[in-house]
Amino acid sequence: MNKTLHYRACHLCEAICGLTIETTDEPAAGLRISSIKGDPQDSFSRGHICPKAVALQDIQNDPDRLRVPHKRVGDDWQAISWEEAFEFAAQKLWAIQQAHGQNAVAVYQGNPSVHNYGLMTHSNYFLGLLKTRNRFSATSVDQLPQHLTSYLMYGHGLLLPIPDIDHTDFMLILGGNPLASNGSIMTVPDVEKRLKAIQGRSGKVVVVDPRRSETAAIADQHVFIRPGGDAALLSALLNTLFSEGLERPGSLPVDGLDQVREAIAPFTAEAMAPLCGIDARVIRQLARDFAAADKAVCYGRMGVSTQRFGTLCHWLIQLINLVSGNLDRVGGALCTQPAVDLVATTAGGHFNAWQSRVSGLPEYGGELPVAALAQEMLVAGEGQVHALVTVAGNPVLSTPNGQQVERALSSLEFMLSIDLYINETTRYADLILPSTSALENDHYDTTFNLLAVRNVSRFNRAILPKPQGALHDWEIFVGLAKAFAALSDKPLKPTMAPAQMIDIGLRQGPYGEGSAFNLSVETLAQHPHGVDLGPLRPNLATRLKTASQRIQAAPSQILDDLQRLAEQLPADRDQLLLIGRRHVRSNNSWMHNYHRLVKGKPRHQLLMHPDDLAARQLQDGQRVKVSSRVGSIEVEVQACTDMMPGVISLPHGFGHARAGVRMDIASSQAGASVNDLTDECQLDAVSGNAALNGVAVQVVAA
Ligand SMILES: Nc1nc2c(c(=O)[nH]1)N[C@H]1C(S)=C(S)[C@@H](COP(=O)(O)OP(=O)(O)OC[C@H]3O[C@@H](n4cnc5c(=O)[nH]c(N)nc54)[C@H](O)[C@@H]3O)O[C@H]1N2
Ligand SMILES: Nc1nc2c(c(=O)[nH]1)N[C@H]1C(S)=C(S)[C@@H](COP(=O)(O)OP(=O)(O)OC[C@H]3O[C@@H](n4cnc5c(=O)[nH]c(N)nc54)[C@H](O)[C@@H]3O)O[C@H]1N2
Ligand code: SF4
Ligand SMILES: [Mo]
Repeated sequence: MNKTLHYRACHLCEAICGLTIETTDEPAAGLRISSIKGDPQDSFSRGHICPKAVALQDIQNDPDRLRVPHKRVGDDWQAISWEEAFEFAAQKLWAIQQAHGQNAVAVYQGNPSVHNYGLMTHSNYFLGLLKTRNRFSATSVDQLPQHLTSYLMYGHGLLLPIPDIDHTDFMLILGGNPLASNGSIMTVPDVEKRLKAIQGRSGKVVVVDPRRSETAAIADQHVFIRPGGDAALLSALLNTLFSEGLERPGSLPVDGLDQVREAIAPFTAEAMAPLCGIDARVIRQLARDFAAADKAVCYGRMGVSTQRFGTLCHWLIQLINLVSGNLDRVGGALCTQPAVDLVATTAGGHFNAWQSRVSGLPEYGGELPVAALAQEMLVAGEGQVHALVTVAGNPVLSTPNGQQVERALSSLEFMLSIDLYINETTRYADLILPSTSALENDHYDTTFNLLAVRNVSRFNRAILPKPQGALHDWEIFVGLAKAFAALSDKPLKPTMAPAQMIDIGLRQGPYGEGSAFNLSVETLAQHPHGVDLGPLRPNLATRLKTASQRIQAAPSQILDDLQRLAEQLPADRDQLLLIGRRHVRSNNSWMHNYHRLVKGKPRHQLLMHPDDLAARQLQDGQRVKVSSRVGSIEVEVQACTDMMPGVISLPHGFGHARAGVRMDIASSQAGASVNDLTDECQLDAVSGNAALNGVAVQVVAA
C-alpha cells in the first residue's frame, strides 16, 4: 500500500483554504483519496477547512457525475465521442447563427466559471467566436453592483477594496454572513477567528441583517433591518458623518465630493429611519462609533447587492469608507496587489454600450443582466435567442422566475451545456459536455487572490491522473473552438495550456522576474503550502484607472438613483418580505448530491418568526404555500426567533424534484426553489442586477 500526501487549495468557495490530501494506491483498488484535512502549514488558511472540502472525494466518486459527452435522444441520453460532440455542437450553433444572426445564440456562465482556472483562461477562446451580445452570467444575480461601482468610481470593475480584517478596530457588515459563506469579495479563510481577533484587540463587529445570522450571533451588536432598507440606512450614516463633522480628510485624489455632500443632505437619520425600520438614534450612534474608531471598515455583500438599491448601497459603502478616512488605509478598505494582476493587464470595463432587446437593460463588461434572459428567448422578433450555451451554471435554480426560465429553455432550438451533471437546467440541453473533476485539474486562483485579505499566491498540481478519454474544461473549449472555426473558415489564434498562461502572468507580475519573490509556476511548485506576499497596503492612488486618475465620488448614473430612494414609501409593516440564506454544508445549487453534506435533518425550511406564524394560525413544522407575483411553492415552515418579524428566509439552490434530474441524493431531499418566487422584474435600477432579497410574498397553510 502506497500512501502519498498532497497539498493544494480548495477552490469550491472563495476562501481558497489549503488542504492536506492523502491518496492511497493499492494494487487491487487502484488510486483513491484516503483523507482530506486542513493544512496547518498553509500560509493563509492555517489549517481551516469546512465540510465541503471533505466532500471533494464524493464529487470524485459520484456515480451521477457525467464522464463523457451525453447527447439527448428523445427523453433519454446517449454517450457519444468527443469528436462527434464538437462537430454536432458547432454545426447546430453555426446553422442557428446563419439563419437568425449572431445574437440568436446566448451564453450563460455560472459561478464555477470564476473558481476553476481552465474556465477562466479558456471559455472565451470558444465563446468569443460566437460574437453574440446575448451574454449572461451569475454576476447579475450576485456582485454586479460592486463591479459597476468600482468601474465608475475607480475606473476598473476589479478594483474592489477589501476589508483589512486583520488590522481593523471596527467592522460594520451589511448583508453578508461570512460564518456561513466563508467570506465573499473578501477571501478570508478562517473568518471566525479573524472576527474574534478584532474583538480580542478591543474592537467591535456590528452586523446589519434582517436575520440574526451566525455572524450576527458572534457580533458585538446586531441591528435588524427591513429587507431593502440598506440604502436608507447607509445614506443616513453618510449624512451623519457630514452633518456632525465626523469627516476625516485623506490624501486620495477625489472629484465630486462636494456634489455628494449636497445630494446627501436631505437623507437625515430621522428621514431615513422609517424606510429601514431602524431608530434614528441608533443610526446616529452607529455613525459616531464608526467615526470614533481609529481604523474602521464598512463591508456589504450579497444581501445588499441583490436588492432594489444594490448599486446605491455599494456606492454609499465606498463613500462611508472614503469620508471617514478609511479607504485605502491600513485597517480600513484596501485593494490587493495580486501576483497575477488582472487590474493592471485588462481594460477597466464598459457600461450601457448596448441594451437587452426586450427590456432595455444595460450591458456591463459585455454582459447583460440575466433577469432578461428568459424574455430574450420567449419574445419573438428580430434578434430573438434560439440557442443557449450554459457553462457551469444552473439558471433554473439560481436566477429569478426559474419557472419562466424553464419555459424558455424548453422553447429553444438547441442547447449546449458544459457541466458535470444532468440537473434542473442541463436536463433541457441537447448535448452535455462534462469536464474532469477538481482534483484531476491544475489550479491557480486568478480571481480570489485578487480579493484576498492578504496578498498570497499558490499553484496546485492535479492530484489524480486525468482519466482515459476525459477532457479538462479548457480542452473542451479548444475542441469547440476548432470545430466552430472550421465551419466559419475564420483563422483561429493558437492557444496554450492554462499553466503556461499563468506562468507568463506570474513572471510579468509584480512579484515575478526581477523581484525578490521571482514567482513562476516552477518557483511556486517549491512552495506547496503557498507563498505569503505580505499584508495589503495602501495602493489605490497608483492603481486608479479613471481617465482623470482621480476617484469619481459622484458618478451621475448612481447619483441620479438617489431620487428613487427619496421617493420610497415607508416600509409596510404587514407585508411579509422574503430573503435568502446560506449554510456552510451547501454550495449554491450543486452540492446537494453528496451524502456527507446533506445527511442529518434538512436545512432548507422556510424560517419565520413565531409572531408571524401565530398571526396566520400556522404551526411550526407545518407545510405552507408561499406565493409571490410570479409563482408559488410549498415548503415546511420552521419557527425561528432569529428572524425579524415580517421577514422570512429560504435558501436558494433547492428544488431538485424536477423530472429528469439525475442526481439521486439531491432529489431525495429536494426542497423548493426560492427562485420560483423571485421576480425577474424586481431589479436594481442602475445595474439591472436581480433583487433576490426583499420579495413581497404571502404565506398560507398548504
Ligand atoms: N434567490 C437567490 N438566488 C441566488 C442567490 C441567492 O442568494 N438567492 N445567489 C446567487 C449567487 S451569489 C450565485 S453565484 C448564483 C449561482 O448560480 P449558478 O452559477 O447558475 O449555479 P451553481 O449552483 O453555482 O451551479 C454550478 C454548476 O456548475 C457545475 N460545475 C461545478 N463544477 C464545475 C466544473 O468544474 N466545470 C463545469 N463545466 N461545471 C461545473 C455544477 O454541476 C452546476 O451545474 O446563484 C444566485 N442565485
Ligand atoms: N456555504 C456556502 N458558502 C458559500 C456559498 C454557498 O452557497 N454556501 N455561496 C458562495 C457564493 S456564490 C457567494 S456570492 C457568497 C455570498 O456570501 P455572503 O454575501 O456572505 O452571503 P449570504 O450568506 O447569503 O449572506 C447574505 C446575508 O444577507 C442577509 N440579507 C438578506 N437581505 C438583506 C437586506 O436587505 N439587507 C441586509 N443588510 N441583509 C440582508 C441575509 O439574511 C444573509 O445573512 O457565498 C459563497 N460561499
Ligand atoms: S471554506 Fe470550505 S469550501 Fe471554502 S475553500 Fe475552505 S474548505 Fe473549501
Ligand atoms: Mo455568488
